[in-house]
Amino acid sequence: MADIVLINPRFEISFWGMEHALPLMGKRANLPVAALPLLAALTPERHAITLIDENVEPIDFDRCARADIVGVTGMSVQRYRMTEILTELRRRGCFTVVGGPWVTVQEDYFGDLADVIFIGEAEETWPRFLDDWRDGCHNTRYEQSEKTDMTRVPVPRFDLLKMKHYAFGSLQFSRGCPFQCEFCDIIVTFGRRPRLKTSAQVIAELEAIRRTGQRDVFIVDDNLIGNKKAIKAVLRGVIAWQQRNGYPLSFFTEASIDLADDPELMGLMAEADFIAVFVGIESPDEDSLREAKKFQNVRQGGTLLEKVHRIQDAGLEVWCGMILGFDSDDIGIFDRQVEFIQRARIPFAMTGLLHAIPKTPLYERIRAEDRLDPNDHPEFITNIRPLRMTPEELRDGYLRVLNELFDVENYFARTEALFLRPDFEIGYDKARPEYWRRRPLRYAWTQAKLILPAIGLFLRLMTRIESPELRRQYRRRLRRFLEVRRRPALALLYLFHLVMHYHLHTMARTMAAGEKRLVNSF
Ligand code: B12
Ligand code: SF4
Repeated sequence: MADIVLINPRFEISFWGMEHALPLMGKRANLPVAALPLLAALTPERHAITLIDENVEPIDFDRCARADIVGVTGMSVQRYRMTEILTELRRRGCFTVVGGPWVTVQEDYFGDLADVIFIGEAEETWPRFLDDWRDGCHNTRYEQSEKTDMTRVPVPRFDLLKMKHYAFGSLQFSRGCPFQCEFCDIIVTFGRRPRLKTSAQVIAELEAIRRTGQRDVFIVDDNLIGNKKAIKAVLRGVIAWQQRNGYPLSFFTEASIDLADDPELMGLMAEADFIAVFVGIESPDEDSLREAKKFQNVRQGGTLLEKVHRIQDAGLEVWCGMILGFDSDDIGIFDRQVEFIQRARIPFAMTGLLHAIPKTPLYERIRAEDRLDPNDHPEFITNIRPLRMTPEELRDGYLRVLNELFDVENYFARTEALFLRPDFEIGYDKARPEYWRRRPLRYAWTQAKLILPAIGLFLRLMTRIESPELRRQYRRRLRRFLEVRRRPALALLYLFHLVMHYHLHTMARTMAAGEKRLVNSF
């Protein structure tokens, strides 16, 4: 038997880290990284396992020093902290293993600090390693020869996490994405053939996450709709489960823009109570999209703007990822990005600089063109030297875009354009399933239960935000919303947009003022 500790290092402040918003929500972290409870479920019962999420509690290094194996996960933005943790573990003589998105693409990054590294998925390699370790013949690098069979993935051990500290829960229905975006490491690691769990597995996970008390759940798929036919079958199972249980959960996820071409799929998502979808839009310019091989975003069956509006009209709020610094981008791109996002009515627009992630086709191309900055702390926060502007222009343009997007007037112009329309509805309120029409009292009670949390959030906004001007703005915006819309679920969601404004606005302002290290969103 082994005593195992698995660690998720704390994040640097980032767009989705929500660091400035979390205290207002009374939470310590956005959501649990899915790898930790999953690895715990993959660990044979004879071993003891402890999960530590540094975003929720400090790492007890004395505890780690007593363990037989200490595992560390992490993505790009965690790599500096991962190095610090591994250095301390090494100092204490721990046996360390490292896996996750960052070491998968940059295998040599931690050098001797890691005794064993895991590349990519680990459903087969993790249990195999534990057997090898027991037999005293483990390797120093593990990589699966075949992609994981998702129909055999176990239910994650949420019981080992301190779930009450997370704003949202996390579940995964599928892995992989059929597209071929040049900059994407997801398809390098998880492949282009979407692999789904069965409906029965998904239902078992819904039951497990419900038991933790979480209400809002992020489906952490690379692209939920990579296989539309298969996901529709899963969604029908989710709808039936939601209706059997009185809709205990609502969801948000990531999907490609071709979602807009499938009204049936959007309808099923809304009926299952998906309320938002993150879409990689990247650029309003077709030249940039073609260059990035993001062909699914190039005009077909409507413009990008029309497609975004179609998804919103189906009851799903759209969040988006945007990229600056494509080879075709000139200095006019900054204004075009802001204008597009304003017209698209997308409050949460994550804008970043094109960055070449190791192992991607983009990385190979940029290296071949001798435009790669190999520095681990690139001076201009991307490792690509831009083609049609100077690095300074790109960096300054990025900061300007961030600040314009999260400036009070612009942010609320798009949020109000979306939320203040009298016909704007979201999730099952848009789908209007027969289920709720036959249960008016139960529906009223479901809404009433949200009034207290909404008041609580408003009070925290009013008491914890220092700036009187921002507090005044938030009061004014909420009043305008309540003049038009009163439904508690929508009001709570609107308040979440106030809270997120505070996070994004603060992040953009502190970066521009040089009070905080510049970060890119790759
Ligand atoms: C869902 C998701 C999110 C969610 C949830 C993030 C979270 N905190 O968990 C949200 C939207 C919040 C998010 C945010 C961000 N994300 Co994100 N995200 C994803 C996505 C789509 C899925 C991740 C996931 O949960 N997968 C499911 C789990 C089960 O898979 P896994 O973590 O890979 O674990 C498996 C293996 O890797 C392995 N493994 C993992 N760790 C370990 C450890 C050990 C010891 C072992 C043995 C094995 C092992 O075993 C697991 C089972 O096979 C990935 C893309 C992808 N597919 O990786 C991007 C991805 C991880 N995100 C990325 C980034 C950059 C970010 C942000 C920084 C973006 C931003 N600027 O805001 C932020 C970080 C903010 C934060 N504080 O969370 C990048 C990381 C790039 C890299 N190669 O490091 C990715 C790869 C996407 C991309 N290319 O842009 N993200
Ligand atoms: S659509 Fe998203 S996940 Fe799919 S290849 Fe493109 S960037 Fe990667």
